[in-house]
Amino acid sequence: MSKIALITGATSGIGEACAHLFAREHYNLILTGRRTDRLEKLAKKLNTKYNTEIAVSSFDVREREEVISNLEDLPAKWKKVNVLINNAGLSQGLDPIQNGNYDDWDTMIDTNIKGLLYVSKVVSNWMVTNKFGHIVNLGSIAGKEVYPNGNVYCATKAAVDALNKAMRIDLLPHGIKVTGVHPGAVDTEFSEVRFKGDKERAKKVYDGFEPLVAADIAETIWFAVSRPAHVNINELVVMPTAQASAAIIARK
Ligand code: NDP
Ligand code: 8X3
Repeated sequence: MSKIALITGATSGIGEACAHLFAREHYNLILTGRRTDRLEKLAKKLNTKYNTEIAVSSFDVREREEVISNLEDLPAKWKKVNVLINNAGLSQGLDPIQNGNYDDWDTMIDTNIKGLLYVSKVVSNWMVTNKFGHIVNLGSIAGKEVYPNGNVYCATKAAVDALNKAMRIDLLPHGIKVTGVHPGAVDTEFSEVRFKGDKERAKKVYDGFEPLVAADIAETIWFAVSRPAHVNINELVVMPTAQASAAIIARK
Protein backbone atom coordinates (compact mmCIF):
# COMPACT_ATOMS: atom_id res chain seq x y z
CA MET A 1 0.00 0.00 0.00
CA SER A 2 1.30 3.48 -0.86
CA LYS A 3 2.33 5.84 1.90
CA ILE A 4 0.45 9.11 2.41
CA ALA A 5 1.83 12.65 2.64
CA LEU A 6 -0.28 15.65 3.66
CA ILE A 7 1.18 18.88 2.29
CA THR A 8 -0.10 22.28 3.40
CA GLY A 9 0.38 25.17 0.98
CA ALA A 10 0.56 22.88 -2.06
CA THR A 11 -0.74 25.51 -4.50
CA SER A 12 2.67 27.10 -5.06
CA GLY A 13 6.42 27.11 -4.41
CA ILE A 14 7.90 24.62 -1.97
CA GLY A 15 4.61 22.83 -1.26
CA GLU A 16 3.91 22.30 -4.94
CA ALA A 17 7.47 21.03 -5.49
CA CYS A 18 7.00 18.58 -2.61
CA ALA A 19 3.77 17.35 -4.22
CA HIS A 20 5.66 16.57 -7.43
CA LEU A 21 8.53 14.85 -5.66
CA PHE A 22 6.41 12.76 -3.29
CA ALA A 23 4.10 11.72 -6.16
CA ARG A 24 7.18 10.63 -8.11
CA GLU A 25 8.17 8.58 -5.06
CA HIS A 26 4.79 6.80 -5.18
CA TYR A 27 3.15 8.56 -2.24
CA ASN A 28 -0.56 9.22 -2.22
CA LEU A 29 -1.19 12.87 -1.38
CA ILE A 30 -3.52 15.11 0.56
CA LEU A 31 -3.05 18.54 -0.97
CA THR A 32 -4.23 21.63 0.90
CA GLY A 33 -4.28 25.37 0.32
CA ARG A 34 -6.90 28.04 -0.30
CA ARG A 35 -6.77 28.16 -4.10
CA THR A 36 -8.91 25.12 -4.91
CA ASP A 37 -8.56 25.57 -8.69
CA ARG A 38 -4.78 25.23 -8.42
CA LEU A 39 -5.06 22.20 -6.13
CA GLU A 40 -7.42 20.44 -8.53
CA LYS A 41 -5.24 21.19 -11.52
CA LEU A 42 -2.17 19.88 -9.71
CA ALA A 43 -4.02 16.78 -8.53
CA LYS A 44 -5.09 15.98 -12.09
CA LYS A 45 -1.58 16.50 -13.42
CA LEU A 46 0.08 14.29 -10.80
CA ASN A 47 -2.57 11.60 -11.11
CA THR A 48 -2.05 11.46 -14.87
CA LYS A 49 1.75 11.49 -14.62
CA TYR A 50 2.31 9.18 -11.65
CA ASN A 51 -1.03 7.42 -11.19
CA THR A 52 -0.97 8.61 -7.59
CA GLU A 53 -4.19 8.89 -5.56
CA ILE A 54 -4.89 12.44 -4.42
CA ALA A 55 -7.34 14.02 -1.99
CA VAL A 56 -7.83 17.76 -2.30
CA SER A 57 -8.79 19.53 0.92
CA SER A 58 -9.16 23.26 0.51
CA PHE A 59 -9.15 25.46 3.59
CA ASP A 60 -7.60 28.51 5.21
CA VAL A 61 -5.21 27.36 7.95
CA ARG A 62 -6.16 30.46 9.99
CA GLU A 63 -9.73 29.26 10.41
CA ARG A 64 -9.58 26.78 13.26
CA GLU A 65 -13.00 25.16 12.75
CA GLU A 66 -12.45 24.99 8.99
CA VAL A 67 -9.12 23.21 9.50
CA ILE A 68 -10.57 20.71 11.94
CA SER A 69 -13.72 19.91 9.96
CA ASN A 70 -11.98 19.64 6.59
CA LEU A 71 -9.34 17.29 7.94
CA GLU A 72 -11.67 15.22 10.12
CA ASP A 73 -14.12 14.86 7.19
CA LEU A 74 -11.50 13.01 5.14
CA PRO A 75 -12.31 9.29 4.72
CA ALA A 76 -10.61 7.04 7.31
CA LYS A 77 -8.06 5.64 4.86
CA TRP A 78 -6.58 9.13 4.40
CA LYS A 79 -5.94 9.47 8.13
CA LYS A 80 -3.06 6.97 7.94
CA VAL A 81 -0.76 9.90 7.18
CA ASN A 82 2.93 8.95 7.11
CA VAL A 83 4.29 12.44 6.45
CA LEU A 84 2.87 15.86 7.32
CA ILE A 85 4.65 18.76 5.65
CA ASN A 86 3.70 21.93 7.53
CA ASN A 87 4.60 24.30 4.74
CA ALA A 88 1.76 26.85 4.40
CA GLY A 89 3.13 30.21 5.43
CA LEU A 90 3.82 33.73 4.34
CA SER A 91 5.34 37.08 5.06
CA GLN A 92 3.51 40.40 4.76
CA GLY A 93 5.42 43.67 4.66
CA LEU A 94 8.99 44.66 5.52
CA ASP A 95 8.84 47.68 7.81
CA PRO A 96 10.44 48.84 11.05
CA ILE A 97 8.45 47.80 14.10
CA GLN A 98 7.11 51.30 14.75
CA ASN A 99 5.59 51.42 11.27
CA GLY A 100 4.27 47.85 11.25
CA ASN A 101 0.80 47.12 9.94
CA TYR A 102 -1.48 45.46 12.53
CA ASP A 103 -3.32 43.41 9.91
CA ASP A 104 -0.06 42.11 8.43
CA TRP A 105 1.10 41.08 11.89
CA ASP A 106 -2.15 39.24 12.56
CA THR A 107 -2.00 37.48 9.19
CA MET A 108 1.55 36.23 9.77
CA ILE A 109 0.92 35.12 13.35
CA ASP A 110 -2.39 33.48 12.47
CA THR A 111 -0.98 31.65 9.45
CA ASN A 112 2.57 30.73 10.41
CA ILE A 113 1.99 29.88 14.07
CA LYS A 114 -1.69 29.27 14.78
CA GLY A 115 -2.43 27.64 11.41
CA LEU A 116 0.52 25.29 11.79
CA LEU A 117 -0.69 24.39 15.29
CA TYR A 118 -4.28 23.68 14.19
CA VAL A 119 -3.15 21.30 11.44
CA SER A 120 -0.54 19.69 13.68
CA LYS A 121 -2.97 18.95 16.50
CA VAL A 122 -5.40 17.08 14.24
CA VAL A 123 -2.75 15.17 12.31
CA SER A 124 -0.50 14.36 15.27
CA ASN A 125 -3.52 12.79 17.00
CA TRP A 126 -3.96 10.53 13.96
CA MET A 127 -0.25 9.70 14.07
CA VAL A 128 -0.43 8.84 17.78
CA THR A 129 -3.35 6.47 17.07
CA ASN A 130 -1.54 4.98 14.07
CA LYS A 131 1.75 4.68 16.01
CA PHE A 132 3.74 6.10 13.09
CA GLY A 133 4.40 9.40 11.37
CA HIS A 134 6.88 12.10 10.46
CA ILE A 135 6.20 15.83 10.72
CA VAL A 136 8.31 18.27 8.71
CA ASN A 137 8.01 21.91 9.76
CA LEU A 138 9.06 24.71 7.39
CA GLY A 139 10.91 27.28 9.44
CA SER A 140 13.33 29.73 7.85
CA ILE A 141 16.73 31.31 8.26
CA ALA A 142 14.47 34.16 9.48
CA GLY A 143 13.68 32.05 12.55
CA LYS A 144 17.37 31.58 13.30
CA GLU A 145 18.50 35.18 12.77
CA VAL A 146 16.58 38.43 12.87
CA TYR A 147 17.20 40.86 9.99
CA PRO A 148 16.30 44.54 9.65
CA ASN A 149 12.52 45.06 9.31
CA GLY A 150 11.90 41.31 9.45
CA ASN A 151 10.61 41.61 13.05
CA VAL A 152 7.24 39.83 13.12
CA TYR A 153 7.92 37.38 10.28
CA CYS A 154 11.20 36.43 12.02
CA ALA A 155 9.32 36.01 15.30
CA THR A 156 6.77 33.66 13.70
CA LYS A 157 9.55 31.52 12.28
CA ALA A 158 11.40 31.51 15.63
CA ALA A 159 8.11 30.19 17.03
CA VAL A 160 8.11 27.43 14.39
CA ASP A 161 11.68 26.59 15.43
CA ALA A 162 10.55 26.29 19.06
CA LEU A 163 7.46 24.27 18.15
CA ASN A 164 9.58 21.95 16.05
CA LYS A 165 11.66 21.15 19.13
CA ALA A 166 8.58 20.94 21.35
CA MET A 167 6.80 18.52 19.01
CA ARG A 168 9.86 16.28 18.93
CA ILE A 169 9.81 16.02 22.72
CA ASP A 170 6.05 15.54 23.07
CA LEU A 171 5.75 12.99 20.25
CA LEU A 172 8.89 11.04 21.18
CA PRO A 173 7.00 8.40 23.24
CA HIS A 174 4.85 7.70 20.18
CA GLY A 175 7.73 7.08 17.79
CA ILE A 176 6.86 10.06 15.62
CA LYS A 177 9.73 11.83 13.88
CA VAL A 178 9.88 15.64 13.73
CA THR A 179 12.18 17.59 11.41
CA GLY A 180 12.66 21.33 10.90
CA VAL A 181 13.80 22.62 7.50
CA HIS A 182 15.02 26.22 7.49
CA PRO A 183 15.67 27.67 4.03
CA GLY A 184 17.40 30.88 3.05
CA ALA A 185 16.18 32.72 -0.08
CA VAL A 186 14.01 30.54 -2.32
CA ASP A 187 12.58 32.02 -5.50
CA THR A 188 8.86 31.27 -5.21
CA GLU A 189 5.76 33.47 -4.90
CA PHE A 190 6.93 34.32 -1.36
CA SER A 191 8.28 37.82 -2.11
CA GLU A 192 5.35 38.70 -4.36
CA VAL A 193 3.06 37.85 -1.45
CA ARG A 194 5.26 39.77 0.98
CA PHE A 195 5.07 42.87 -1.23
CA LYS A 196 1.38 42.39 -1.98
CA GLY A 197 1.65 41.77 -5.69
CA ASP A 198 4.48 44.25 -6.44
CA LYS A 199 6.33 42.03 -8.92
CA GLU A 200 9.15 44.53 -9.55
CA ARG A 201 10.01 44.82 -5.84
CA ALA A 202 9.72 41.05 -5.44
CA LYS A 203 12.08 40.42 -8.37
CA LYS A 204 14.75 42.65 -6.78
CA VAL A 205 15.00 40.27 -3.78
CA TYR A 206 16.63 37.69 -6.06
CA ASP A 207 18.65 40.09 -8.24
CA GLY A 208 22.37 39.51 -8.73
CA PHE A 209 22.69 36.04 -7.18
CA GLU A 210 21.36 32.55 -7.68
CA PRO A 211 18.66 31.82 -5.11
CA LEU A 212 17.41 28.38 -4.21
CA VAL A 213 14.46 26.99 -6.16
CA ALA A 214 11.53 25.17 -4.61
CA ALA A 215 12.78 21.79 -5.83
CA ASP A 216 15.99 22.25 -3.76
CA ILE A 217 13.89 22.35 -0.60
CA ALA A 218 11.62 19.51 -1.72
CA GLU A 219 14.73 17.36 -2.22
CA THR A 220 16.01 18.33 1.24
CA ILE A 221 12.68 17.33 2.78
CA TRP A 222 12.75 14.08 0.84
CA PHE A 223 16.26 13.37 2.17
CA ALA A 224 15.00 13.76 5.76
CA VAL A 225 11.88 11.67 5.14
CA SER A 226 13.70 8.86 3.36
CA ARG A 227 16.23 8.10 6.13
CA PRO A 228 16.02 4.66 7.77
CA ALA A 229 13.50 4.19 10.60
CA HIS A 230 16.12 4.64 13.33
CA VAL A 231 17.45 7.96 11.96
CA ASN A 232 15.82 11.36 12.50
CA ILE A 233 17.12 14.60 11.03
CA ASN A 234 16.33 17.15 13.75
CA GLU A 235 16.84 20.16 11.52
CA LEU A 236 18.57 21.45 8.43
CA VAL A 237 19.44 25.03 7.45
CA VAL A 238 19.66 25.23 3.65
CA MET A 239 21.08 28.33 1.98
CA PRO A 240 21.95 29.49 -1.52
CA THR A 241 25.72 29.31 -1.95
CA ALA A 242 25.70 33.10 -2.39
CA GLN A 243 23.95 33.71 0.96
CA ALA A 244 26.00 33.54 4.17
CA SER A 245 23.29 34.61 6.61
CA ALA A 246 19.83 36.15 6.59
CA ALA A 247 21.04 39.58 5.49
CA ILE A 248 24.41 38.86 3.86
CA ILE A 249 24.18 37.98 0.19
CA ALA A 250 26.97 38.22 -2.40
CA ARG A 251 25.29 40.04 -5.29
CA LYS A 252 27.05 40.64 -8.61
P1 NDP B 1 4.63 30.57 -1.75
O1 NDP B 1 4.00 31.89 -1.57
O2 NDP B 1 5.04 30.16 -3.11
O3 NDP B 1 3.68 29.43 -1.14
C1 NDP B 1 3.02 29.60 0.08
C2 NDP B 1 1.93 28.56 0.24
O4 NDP B 1 1.29 28.77 1.51
C3 NDP B 1 0.86 28.66 -0.83
O5 NDP B 1 0.54 27.37 -1.31
C4 NDP B 1 -0.33 29.25 -0.10
O6 NDP B 1 -1.55 28.72 -0.61
C5 NDP B 1 -0.10 28.73 1.33
N1 NDP B 1 -0.82 29.58 2.29
C6 NDP B 1 -0.53 30.86 2.65
N2 NDP B 1 -1.45 31.32 3.51
C7 NDP B 1 -2.35 30.30 3.70
C8 NDP B 1 -3.52 30.18 4.46
N3 NDP B 1 -3.99 31.17 5.22
N4 NDP B 1 -4.19 29.00 4.42
C9 NDP B 1 -3.74 27.98 3.68
N5 NDP B 1 -2.62 28.03 2.94
C10 NDP B 1 -1.93 29.19 2.93
O7 NDP B 1 5.89 30.54 -0.77
P2 NDP B 1 6.99 29.42 -0.43
O8 NDP B 1 6.74 28.17 -1.16
O9 NDP B 1 8.31 30.06 -0.55
O10 NDP B 1 6.70 29.22 1.12
C11 NDP B 1 6.45 27.98 1.74
C12 NDP B 1 6.98 28.03 3.16
O11 NDP B 1 8.39 28.18 3.15
C13 NDP B 1 6.42 29.17 3.99
O12 NDP B 1 6.14 28.69 5.29
C14 NDP B 1 7.56 30.17 4.01
O13 NDP B 1 7.52 31.01 5.16
C15 NDP B 1 8.75 29.24 4.03
N6 NDP B 1 10.01 29.80 3.59
C16 NDP B 1 10.13 30.41 2.36
C17 NDP B 1 11.34 30.93 1.96
C18 NDP B 1 11.52 31.66 0.68
O14 NDP B 1 12.52 32.39 0.53
N7 NDP B 1 10.64 31.50 -0.29
C19 NDP B 1 12.52 30.81 2.82
C20 NDP B 1 12.29 30.19 4.10
C21 NDP B 1 11.08 29.69 4.43
P3 NDP B 1 -2.87 29.58 -0.92
O15 NDP B 1 -2.45 31.00 -1.15
O16 NDP B 1 -3.46 28.91 -2.13
O17 NDP B 1 -3.71 29.39 0.29
C1 8X3 C 1 12.07 33.55 3.88
C2 8X3 C 1 13.49 33.95 3.83
O1 8X3 C 1 15.13 35.78 4.50
O2 8X3 C 1 13.19 36.44 3.19
O3 8X3 C 1 11.77 32.93 5.08
O4 8X3 C 1 12.95 35.86 5.48
S1 8X3 C 1 13.69 35.57 4.28
